[in-house]
Amino acid sequence: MNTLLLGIGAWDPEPWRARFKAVLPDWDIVLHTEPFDRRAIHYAAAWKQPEGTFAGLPELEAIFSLGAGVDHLFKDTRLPEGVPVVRVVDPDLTTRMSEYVVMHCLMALRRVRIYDGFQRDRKWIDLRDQPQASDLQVGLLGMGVLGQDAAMKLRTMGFRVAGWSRRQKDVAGVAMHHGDEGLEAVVASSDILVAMMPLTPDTTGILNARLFARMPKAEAIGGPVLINVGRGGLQVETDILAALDAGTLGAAVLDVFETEPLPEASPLWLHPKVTATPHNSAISSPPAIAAYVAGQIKAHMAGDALTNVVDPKHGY
Ligand code: NDP
Ligand code: OXD
Repeated sequence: MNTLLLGIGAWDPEPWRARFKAVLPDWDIVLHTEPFDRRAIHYAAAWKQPEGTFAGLPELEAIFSLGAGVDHLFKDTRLPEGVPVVRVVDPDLTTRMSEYVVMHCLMALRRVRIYDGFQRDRKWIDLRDQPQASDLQVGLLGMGVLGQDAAMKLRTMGFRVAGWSRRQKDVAGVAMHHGDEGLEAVVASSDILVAMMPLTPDTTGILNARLFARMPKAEAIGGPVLINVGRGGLQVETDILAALDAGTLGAAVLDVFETEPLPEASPLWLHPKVTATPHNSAISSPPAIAAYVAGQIKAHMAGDALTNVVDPKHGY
């Protein structure tokens, strides 16, 4: 019997075992916490697995992340070299992420946070000078699968869009930049910055005081807005709080945090300029992810190449 190893450290693994059993009914689905024959493992799937979960598996042919991000895999210092790592690319996940990004850009445009304050104070105030979407530029840091979909939908809503990627690339209707100079250009011209890139050694802590200080004043929306849906490790939370208090940032929408779950004592919870969501901007259907992984395994066993394999050299 074929065996799939699940290395799941963050979620309840049993529903995942059931989901994989539903799509691989003839397979044995084992958890890393229980005894299994290490030579029988050709495929593994993981989310925030403990260090060393995949070491000492001589027949391992591929490791599947159960999400789009793979930073949880590459931080494992005992991840076997040469075994392909595959990530999730799923239209449902992409759509949900774009919904979140477009919604929060529209909320910033329509100054929902400010009007909420007026409502709480029972104040009938019409600010009048409502900007148009085309008055604002949204800068997308990360122009991969998620960034490109969000860019298209933001453009449909009328926003100007700039994008930043590691390599030079062209995306229709988007002012594209790359490299350090490119980052400066996007940041200096974007009223709303959306971080949609992976966490790698190059991107760790990139959302910091230095970067916030370079954003425009964005007075029309009460100050520049930071949206981070990438990973918590991209942001320096003490810098975000200081920038919000100093008015360098007008608001922050954070779906990801340096420590997750966000500790109860974090000042981000109750800060009036912060929207915090529990890393669910793009929750995709778990059965769809199990079906995607099973589909890739079956195709690979039939001799096809794996798709959405990440580059270990760049960590995404
Ligand atoms: P992709 O791999 O398709 O795109 C990544 C993008 O980031 C690419 O444009 C890439 O550049 C760019 N990038 C990477 N490193 C750098 C760098 N050093 N400098 C500039 N640009 C860089 O990933 P996805 O779009 O599918 O997903 C992005 C991230 O979103 C995931 O890694 C994950 O962390 C996060 N995510 C969060 C979710 C949530 O619920 N909050 C859900 C799903 C994903 P290039 O185009 O040149 O390669
Ligand atoms: C992912 C996530 O990477 O949900 O898919 O964060």
